Order: sequence, then C-alpha cells, then structure tokens
Amino acid sequence: MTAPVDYSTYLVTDSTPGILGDRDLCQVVEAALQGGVTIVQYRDKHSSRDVVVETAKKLHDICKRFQVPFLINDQVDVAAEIGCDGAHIGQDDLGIKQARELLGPNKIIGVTASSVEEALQAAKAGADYLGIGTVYSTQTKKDTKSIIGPSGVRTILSQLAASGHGAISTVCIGGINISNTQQVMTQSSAPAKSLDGVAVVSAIIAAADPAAAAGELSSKVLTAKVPDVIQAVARKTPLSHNMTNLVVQNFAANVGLAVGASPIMANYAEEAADLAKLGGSLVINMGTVTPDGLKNYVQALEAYNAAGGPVLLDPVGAGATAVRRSAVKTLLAAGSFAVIKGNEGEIQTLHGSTVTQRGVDSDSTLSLAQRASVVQSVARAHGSVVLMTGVTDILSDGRRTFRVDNGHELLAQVTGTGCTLGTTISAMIAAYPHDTLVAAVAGTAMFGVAAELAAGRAEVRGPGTFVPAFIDELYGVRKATAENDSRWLSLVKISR
Ligand code: 3NM
Ligand code: MG
Repeated sequence: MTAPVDYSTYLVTDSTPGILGDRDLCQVVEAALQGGVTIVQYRDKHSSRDVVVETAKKLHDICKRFQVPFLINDQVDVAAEIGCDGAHIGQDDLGIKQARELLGPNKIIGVTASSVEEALQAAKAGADYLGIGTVYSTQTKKDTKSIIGPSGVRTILSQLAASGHGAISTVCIGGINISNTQQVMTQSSAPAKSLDGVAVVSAIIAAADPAAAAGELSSKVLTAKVPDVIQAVARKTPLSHNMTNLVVQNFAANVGLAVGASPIMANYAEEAADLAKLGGSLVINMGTVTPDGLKNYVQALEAYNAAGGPVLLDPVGAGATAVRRSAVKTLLAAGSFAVIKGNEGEIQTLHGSTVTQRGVDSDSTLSLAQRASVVQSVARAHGSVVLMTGVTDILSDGRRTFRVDNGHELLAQVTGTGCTLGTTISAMIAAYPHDTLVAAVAGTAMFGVAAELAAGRAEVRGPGTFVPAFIDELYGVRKATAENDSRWLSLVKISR
C-alpha cells in the first residue's frame, strides 16, 4: 500500500526571474522541503527541453530524499522519461487520458480547473487531484482565465461532492500567501467537502526565508483543518473505547462526551472484538497496570488491529517501575498503535533512554529541539504519531513535526488531564482516519484552548472549580465548531 499523497503545502516552482531572483532553484526547493512543503511541481515555461530534463532530475533527487512527490507541469513526456511521481496539466495541455497512457496507472495526474464544468470533467476522466483557481489575481501568472475567489472554489467543491466526486483531492492556487491561507481554506470549504491544501509559487519561492515561509504556511493549513476534524467527530459520534486506570474513568468518560464521542469504559478484553467492529478507537492507558490488565490490553490491541480500528497508547509512568517498563515493551511488540501519547519521561523511556521518573509526574529536562528529535525517532521506530505533552506539546509522524502552544498550568494541578487528552484524541483519530497527525493536532489544540478559556472564567479559582469549567468549555468549543463558529481558532497556536 502506498501512503496517501499529502497535498497540504504544495509548492509550484516558477522560472520568472522576478520571483526566483539570482537564487538557485534547487537550493530554494530544498529549503522549502526542510520547512515542510509536502509536494512539489516543477513548472518551467521558458527553458529548453534539455534544461528542463536536467533540472527535473536534480529536483526529483532532492524530493526523493524528503520522500515528497515530485511532478512536472505540462511536459508529460519529461515526467515519463525521468520516472517522477506524475504531472500537472492544464485544460489546454495534453489530455488526461493521453497523460495516463504515458505515465501509467500509479502516477499522480493533476488538472487545473477554474469552473464547475472543468472540475467535473477532469474528475470523471480520472484526475487524481484538481488545482482550483485562480483564487486571487497574481503577478506570477498573467494569462489566468478567471478570478473565482474563495466562493468560486466553494461552489466547485460542493458540486464535486454533489456529483459523487467528493473523494478527489483538491488544492487551490493563485495569490495564496501566509496571511490569507487560513481564511481561504475556511471560506472555500463547502459543508460536504474541504480543500486538502494550498498551492503557492511566490509565497515560498520569493520569500526571504523559504524554509520559514513553508513552515508557516503548513501551520496555517493545519490550523484551518482543525474545525474539519471536530466537525467529523460531531457528525460521526465515534466510539471511544477506554481501557483506562481507576483514577480517571469518570473524568475521561465526561471529557469524551464533551468532545462529541461516545465513550465506553470497558477493561474486559472479551468485549473488544465486538466493540472493534463499531468503527471507533481504543485507548490503552496503563496507569494502574496489573498482570491481568496487561493480558487484556494485548487481546484488545489485537482485536482492534485486526478490525483496522486505531489504537492510542498512553504509557502512564512508563519509566517509573520495572513492571511498567516491561509492560510497555510487551504492548509495543504485540501490535501497532496509531498514536502514542506521553509526557517527556514516558516518551523518553520508549526511546530507550533510562530516565528515573518520580511517580507519573513530568519534569522537563530536555530542550525543545531535543524533545522534537526524540518524538520524531519514536514515531519512526513504531510507525505511529507520537505526542509528547508539556508546556509545549510536540507531535510528529516521523516526517511532519508540529508544536502546539496552548494549555494552562491548572491542567497540571488536576489528576488525569493527560489521560483525558488521550480520550479526546482517540475520538479525533476515529472520526478523521485519513490523517492521524492532523487529527491528533486538532485534539491537542482543542483541549489546550478549552483549558485556557476555562481558566479565564471568573468563577474559576483553582483546580476544583477548573474541572467543571473545562468540561463546559470543551463542550462549548465542540458545539460552536459544529455550527461553523470557529472564532476560538484565533487562540490556537500551532507551529512547526
Ligand atoms: N496557476 P502565486 S495561478 C501556476 O490559476 C499558477 O491555474 C494558476 O502563483 C491557475 O502563488 C498560478 O505566486 C500562479 O500567486 C500562482
Ligand atoms: Mg499548463
């Protein structure tokens, strides 16, 4: 199975001297990839075929190092010759069927669409994704057909969904930059279909710091997807099956309800095979692990893995005792986890570092860069999305790494908040299966903002009054988002 293509931060290159200046295209593209670009299209309307082939080969090699798909604009024959990941064609370029014949069934074919008719036609002809535009007038492409704005994009998206083409991937293009990305993503999204990402030329190629620009752009795109995730939870009410510790059962169930899930607290694994068929997710929280408990976790993990339901591991106190270190090893060997969530000490234990944990508290000893590096390597080692909680939460799938700077110190004054974050994220990953990292970031951001809103309430004077206010705010954020009121997003702090 090949991984789904990530269209969220789509870089299109340009050969216009005014945009690239005297910089080297390969270096700019490499910097953009370091910053977080997820797909690259080489667009060169001026150079000779030989130069195009030579440059394309170089760019293809760079993209391969970052495991990012590389496409060529218009010149499908060059794409076929160098064996890159696909081509992007306009309405007047070589047709989709011909392109497919040249490239084969597994390559990516993207098509430009500026109207409902063009979009439907391309979708029917088998395009993998659409570049919808021109959103805003741009200096980069002067012969654009029509400026359609976010509302034009929205019309196209809703017609695609209404005609049974809701599954086709889409990006928008034309005048998109860091300042307008989030707004364009939000305003373009139709109730039944949202954009997968944005495509830009000058916002990255002409930026003084292309890596930083790519990072900011990808953070904006991700932030814009947060409401999609919460709305998916509200729509689907996914089962959140918790095998959790004695301390937090009631709190976790209430948080699960507040975020829009259907929580069930069931520690007896014989039930897992039936529950796994209901399309939800499983939380394994080893906060009060026992030998019997561990056997149950393993059996339930196997049942969810067999049914394809995502499992979240919360290795509570993983480094605290020999029993817990061994339980974590057993679990990681027994199956696969969509998400592993823990504090610094817990994730470091999974990383193989010997840390002495005092109880289940977290004391941070690493720098932010060190923490990010630990998170990435644990993510790669286990093929999971890893979340390391702290004042700054760090999330990675091994390739993409984001930080979330929301939350409040009162969260650390109440027992089990970390465990309930696991329950929150379990709902998100069940309802938004096509991108577990985005789902986990959305849950983390929602949780942190709700804590900030709760702590700011007049009646909240400490941990005791905080808990009910926090549950209310989670509920309030979910309700508002489900009704398309996402003003709270202005509080979200997601960055690379
Ligand atoms: N295609 P910038 S607009 C390559 O509307 C391209 O089809 C467009 O450049 C279309 O991000 C465009 O600098 C240029 O505005 C986009
Ligand atoms: Mg073209």
